[in-house]
Formats: sequence, C-alpha cells, structure tokens
Amino acid sequence: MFRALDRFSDLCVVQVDAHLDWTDSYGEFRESHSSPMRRASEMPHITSMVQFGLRGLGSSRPTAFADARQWDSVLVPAPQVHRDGAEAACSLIPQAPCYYITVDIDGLVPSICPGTGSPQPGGLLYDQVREIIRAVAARGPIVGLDVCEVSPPYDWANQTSLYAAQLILDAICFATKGMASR
Ligand SMILES: [Mn+2]
Repeated sequence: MFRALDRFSDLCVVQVDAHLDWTDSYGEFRESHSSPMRRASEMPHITSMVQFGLRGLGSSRPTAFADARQWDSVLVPAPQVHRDGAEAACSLIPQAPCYYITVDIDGLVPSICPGTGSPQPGGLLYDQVREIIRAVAARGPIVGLDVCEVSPPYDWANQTSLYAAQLILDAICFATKGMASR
C-alpha cells in the first residue's frame, strides 16, 4: 500500500501498533506483518514516521529499535501516552505535507479489542487513538488510511470490528472536516 502512494512526496506515516514492525526479514519473508515500517522507511517518498502504542518490546530485536531510531522514527510507547496524555503525545507528530495513517488494532487495549492475532497487555484506549487521528487531520491532508489485524474468529460480539469501523469513520469525518477548514 505504501508503494501505491509514490505520487506523493515527503509523506509522513503515522502508525498505531503494539509492535515496532521494523524486522528486516521474518525467516525468508521480507514483506511479512513484522516488516511494514522498515519497508516503508526504504521508500523515497516516505520521509518521516511516528509510531504510537509500542509495548511488548520482546517482539522486536534491539537492532530493529536501533534502526528505527537511526532513521528518526518517533517512537511513542503506550505508557508514555498514558503518562503524558494524548495531547502531549500528538505534539510529537512530525510536520509533513501529507499523512498516511495505519492502525494495527492491537495498538488498542486487548480488553476492548480482543479480536486480533498478537494481543499485548496494556495499550491505547479508543479516545486516545481518536485524538491521534484528529491531531493528524488538523496538521495536514490524510492521503490514505488502513486498519489492520482485525481477526473476527478471536473477537467477542463483533466488538473489535465495531471499534475498527468506528475509527475508520472517525478518520473520514476528521479528514473531510479538515478539508473544509483548510
Ligand atoms: Mn501489531
């Protein structure tokens, strides 16, 4: 999906995820669910990145964190968002001419979004993720969005799917409101 956005330049990727996703290769696979942020970082049209909700740090090797920091990805662990508040966390979003938002549903607390394959204790609340999306829309145009890792077989009462759908609706509302005010 990042490749499809190469008509834009200086794109900032805003990620919500429990996991860093900077693994270079997972076995023989270079394009698994562990690698999207590293692959994004290699694309010339993507020049900044912020990653909210990180925790469960054992899922990535120290070298992956070192590489992400070296590239200047802004890493915002979930406990930092709880400690400092969503507004302070959103102030860390880089300035960019346009934004892509990717929400891995496991960035949210698994008690509210249990329907996912790699749940991690802790995490962001719905209102915090909504605030992140609102803050991005206030900064610039959102040229794309995905919500991933929703797995209905693990879900209860479609709760995770409802949160995923609500976040997509929120993003559309904030993005179109942003267009009206710009
Ligand atoms: Mn994840």
